[in-house]
Formats: sequence, C-alpha cells, structure tokens
Amino acid sequence: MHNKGPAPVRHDGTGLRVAIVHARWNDNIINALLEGTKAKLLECGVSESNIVVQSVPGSWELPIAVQRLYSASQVQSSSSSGTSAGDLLGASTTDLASLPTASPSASSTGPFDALIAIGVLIKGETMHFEYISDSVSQGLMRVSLDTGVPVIFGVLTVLNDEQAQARAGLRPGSHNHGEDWGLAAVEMAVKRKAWA
Ligand code: DLZ
Repeated sequence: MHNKGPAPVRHDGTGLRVAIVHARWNDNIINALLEGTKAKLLECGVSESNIVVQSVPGSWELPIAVQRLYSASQVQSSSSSGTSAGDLLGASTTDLASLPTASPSASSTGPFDALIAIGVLIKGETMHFEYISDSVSQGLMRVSLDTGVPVIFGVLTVLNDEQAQARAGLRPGSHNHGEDWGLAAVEMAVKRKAWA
C-alpha cells in the first residue's frame, strides 16, 4: 500500500495551538488516526499542552463542534477568565475516556491556529453515507473560510472497514493518514500566520 499524496513537508510548530475534534463512530479506526495525527503534531514541536482533543458522537456533528471550539478559543483569549476552550464547549472527561490519547488539555489558552476534524464514514445500505459525507465536507470548508482558520479535513469516506483500516495504518504496509493531517495542520497554521 502506497501513500499517493505529496511528499510530507515538516514545519516548525513551536507555539502553535491546535484543536482536534473526532467522531466516536468506528472508534478503532479513529484511535489509530488520532494517534498518527498527534504524533506528527508533537514531532513538529507542538507542545502537548497546546493540543486540545474533543469528541462528538458522529461525523455529522464535526462542523458545529469545530466552529464552536474555535469561537470559544477566541472568546477566552479576549477575556481573563482563564476558562479553557474545552470547558466552553461543555466537554467532560467521561466522553473522552474510551480513547487513550484523547485527554482534554486545558493548560494553555488563546485562539487555535488550526483545527483538525477526524471522522470515519463507512458506506452502508442506505443514503446516510452520501448525505453525511456531503454535508460534513461542505460544513467544514465553510467553517474554515468563514473563520479564516485552517480546518484540516480528516474525514475518511470509504466503502468498507478494510479500506478504513488501510488508511489508518492498520493493515500491513499501509499508511496512517492521520500523520498527513498533523503535518497539514502545522504547515497551514504557519503559512496562515505568514499570509496575515
Ligand atoms: C448515523 C451514522 C451512520 C449511519 N454512519 C456513521 C458513520 O459511518 N460514521 C460516523 O461518524 N457517523 C455515522 N453516523 C452518525 C452521524 O454522524 C450522527 O452522529 C447521527 O446521525 C446523529 O446526528
């Protein structure tokens, strides 16, 4: 299995704040993607305390969560309450407990420089897949353009579990696309600052 994407480019993520929002459907695949994403963020120099991880029930909920999380991080940066973006989204630690890497980190504040939305949509026998895939991709793009903040599209839209595993590095020789999303988040956050 080959990674057909462009050669990964690593940028310096020191000082960046990144939010990851992931769906809980297909959680074994999500776990692997989340780990790959976080590993690359850390490798690029993003500190653990500057990575906020939140979960939502399914991919459908990703756009609203990304939008609210970003807005909350802006509000908190202009107030002195010290409230974390996770708190403002109403997150509890219990909905994150099933995912080992998904610990909410509340030790840093300020607007996010990039957000990563992770979901796994597997085509079933009904039209659910088509409706959700289309709406989620459009919703995430809209949040990104409306806010001017990079929203990385970490949503797999696949026909079956095997295809999902192959994109999460869970099959022999396969590549974990979460790694690409971590790198893309850092690159776009750095370039957005340069283009400001
Ligand atoms: C309902 C549903 C279905 C059928 N399939 C998936 C899926 O493959 N991946 C995913 O992330 N979510 C799925 N969902 C749940 C919806 O995204 C959403 O959470 C519910 O419809 C509630 O709004």
